[in-house]
Amino acid sequence: MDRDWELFLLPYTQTVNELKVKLKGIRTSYQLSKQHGPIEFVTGRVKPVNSILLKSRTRNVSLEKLETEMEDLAGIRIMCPFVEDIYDVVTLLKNRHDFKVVQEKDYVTNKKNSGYRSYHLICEYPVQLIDEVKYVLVEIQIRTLAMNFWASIEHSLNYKYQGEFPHEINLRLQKAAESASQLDEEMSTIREEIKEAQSNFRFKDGKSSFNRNEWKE
Ligand code: 0O2
Ligand code: 0O2
Repeated sequence: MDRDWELFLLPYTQTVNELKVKLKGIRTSYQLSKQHGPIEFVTGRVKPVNSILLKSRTRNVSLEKLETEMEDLAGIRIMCPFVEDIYDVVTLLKNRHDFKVVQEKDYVTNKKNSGYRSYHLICEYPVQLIDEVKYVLVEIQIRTLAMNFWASIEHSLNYKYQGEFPHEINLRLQKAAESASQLDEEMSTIREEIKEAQSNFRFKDGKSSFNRNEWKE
């Protein structure tokens, strides 16, 4: 099939650009309100044509059905500081009125065999074109920095092995994923302990002082 890929992918490019602006806006709002922000950074991409062709062959998706059967032509990635933030971001996205979540995959609670962890939302996003609104699918991956570290490196190594790691490497990658998961747990625990310690401080004139009320009768 002779397809004009640039034209075909234009609504997806626009979707990625619009969503990046919107999600970065959430991050800025948290920064300005001086609250803990659940979003560390946001990236996005339109699937490159060679990856589309490869995936359509390996998944047996006909090129005529790409729009409905390839959910990640438009992809957004949201990186969060803590695992708890992932669920806050999911709730935040589900409550939005500018797109609809049509499917969710919780690989945070149910990690994949490879060791991969992330929360995926497949969303239907209405993108305004010249004279029509087109509903496009977009995959939003939400993960911690540690999950992202593991997934980015595993993905780049995968290219070398074309998706088929030797067994020994698979085991080591699973162990590395476990370490990343423990790191996430430890950071959350440290954060909780710091929050608890802070509740023992009372803020006065912009300075903190130890709350000695607990010593009073
Ligand atoms: P700021 O103020 O640095 O956050 P773009 O076209 O630049 O919006 P793209 O092409 O989707 O984004 O992805 P890219 O270039 O990989 O990164 C997007 C944003 O994420 C950039 O910031 C990067 O600085 C930031 N980023 C990428 N990797 C990391 C990382 O490991 N840690 C942190 N903290 N940030 C990262 P912005 O949006 O340009 O502005
Ligand atoms: P890209 O753009 O190269 O990353 P399913 O049919 O539902 O079982 P499907 O359709 O592959 O599975 O979707 P899945 O597994 O929910 O998520 C697909 C995307 O999640 C992948 O995109 C990756 O970005 C990411 N992903 C899933 N598993 C792994 C993994 O084991 N390691 C890494 N690094 N990433 C993973 P693509 O298509 O690979 O494209």
